[in-house]
Amino acid sequence: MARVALVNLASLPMPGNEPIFPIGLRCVQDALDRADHRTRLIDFVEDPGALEDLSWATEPWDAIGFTIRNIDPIDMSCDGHVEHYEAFVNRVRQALAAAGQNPLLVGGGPGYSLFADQLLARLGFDVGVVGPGEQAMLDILSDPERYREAGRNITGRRYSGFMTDLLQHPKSLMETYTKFEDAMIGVETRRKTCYQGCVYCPYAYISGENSGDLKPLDLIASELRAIHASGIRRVFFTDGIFNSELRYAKEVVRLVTDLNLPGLTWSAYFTPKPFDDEFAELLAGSKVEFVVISPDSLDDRVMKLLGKTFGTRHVDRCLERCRRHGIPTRVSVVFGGPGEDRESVRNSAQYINSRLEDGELVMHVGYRVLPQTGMARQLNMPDDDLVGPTFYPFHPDLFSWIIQDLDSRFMPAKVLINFMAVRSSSKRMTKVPLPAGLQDAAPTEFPYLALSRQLPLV
Ligand code: B12
Ligand code: SF4
Repeated sequence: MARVALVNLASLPMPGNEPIFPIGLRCVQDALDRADHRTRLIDFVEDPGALEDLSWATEPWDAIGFTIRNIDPIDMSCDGHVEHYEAFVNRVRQALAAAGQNPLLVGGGPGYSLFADQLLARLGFDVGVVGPGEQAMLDILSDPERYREAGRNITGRRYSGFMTDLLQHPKSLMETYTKFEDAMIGVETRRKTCYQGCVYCPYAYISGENSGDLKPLDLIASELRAIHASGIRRVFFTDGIFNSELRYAKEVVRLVTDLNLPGLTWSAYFTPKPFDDEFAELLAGSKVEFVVISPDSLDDRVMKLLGKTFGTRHVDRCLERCRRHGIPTRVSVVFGGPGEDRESVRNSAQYINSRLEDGELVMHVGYRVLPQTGMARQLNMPDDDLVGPTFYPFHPDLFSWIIQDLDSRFMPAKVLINFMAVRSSSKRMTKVPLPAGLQDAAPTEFPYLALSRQLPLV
């Protein structure tokens, strides 16, 4: 039996951070509890005092696990979170040294997995986990001394309890997050890597080795009942793409309908293909809050360059089905990807103006370049250089094109303010120069590689 503190670094107060219920860390905690380890989850939303008073850290723990969910808010106007993590972990380390304690320090979480080598060094963890954490953490705790000062990351592996164990969250933690307006909690239905290969997306890497487990429906039902009983009314199914396997997705939707939990709504990331009439009908009956699709561009050429396996005609059909069944939709578009030019912005804007209703567009500008993605490979930038918010280069007139082309109804005051903040931040960002050897093989049409907030502003 080991004594383990699990710290939710995603609950630190940081500009641009809006903490959400820590389901990843709860999965790890649940697995450890079931194996008779003694755990305590430290969450600074639940216990703000734990931020200053580090007495929890100096209890005689055998290990302290830190979860890192986000590296930055993926918004050009926001700074990254890594410095905040560094400052906090340093304080913990000082408190431990002063108390003569030396627990094993372990890192994990989706953000951590992306930059595991960089964060391991910067945060001084003994060991880190890339991907699913339950089994890896059990392995580490079975022989902690083997990992002391190991200075390396291990790859998470399948956890069989995902298929058998009911994940029941502690009441107090649930109540903490219920207090937020529009409180929403994540629910996992599957452990399966996404089959698509969008050039900016690291999901396949983060999900790591997994066996494609589909959670049994009775476990999902019990989780949903407990969530509902705690007062939370909004659920987000956390799959990369909820309907990539349509048959299973339909079963989950039927389950939500059959459970008929008063006031419960849900959402997820959807793909326009596969998406048939029967699915739309089931969704309509299930109180889905909205169907979020992410074509990211509405210009077929750019969609292809982004690696999308569907085109605007599939978006058309999906929207048409949703409309016919009265299902609210959200369409995510990120301007400024590979191949984005005057023409593609015009095409996307024309599509949006003519086919989307008010409130249906979710718009961003700029693609955050993340390690282990096609985009990072295209730019050939080392992972070390990507830790600070780094974006794919785009044409300086991009913002003007969008304003010229997009109907003002898609730019309500809140969107416009953020848009302006992003525009002025982008102007102040460092333009990372192309390395000399790469000039000829420039992957972009720009004389620089990327926009970065990490390097000193010029
Ligand atoms: C679902 C999801 C959402 C949902 C969350 C719904 C909810 N209420 O939970 C929504 C749509 C709201 C959302 C929003 C955002 N998200 Co999001 N989201 C995801 C997604 C697809 C799944 C995350 C998830 O819940 N997985 C299921 C849980 C169980 O897994 P897990 O958290 O990874 O935990 C496992 C392991 O990481 C590990 N582990 C976790 N903690 C620890 C600790 C230790 C010690 C160890 C050893 C292991 C370990 O073990 C766990 C169990 O196996 C991921 C991508 C992905 N495939 O991971 C992006 C992702 C996490 N999101 C990301 C981001 C950036 C955001 C936003 C900032 C986007 C934005 N600009 O709005 C916001 C911020 C939300 C917030 N307030 O924190 C990034 C984070 C990395 C980064 N780039 O910084 C990711 C990786 C996607 C990406 N584009 O890169 N998101
Ligand atoms: S479809 Fe979604 S989860 Fe899959 S690779 Fe593309 S962006 Fe990532």
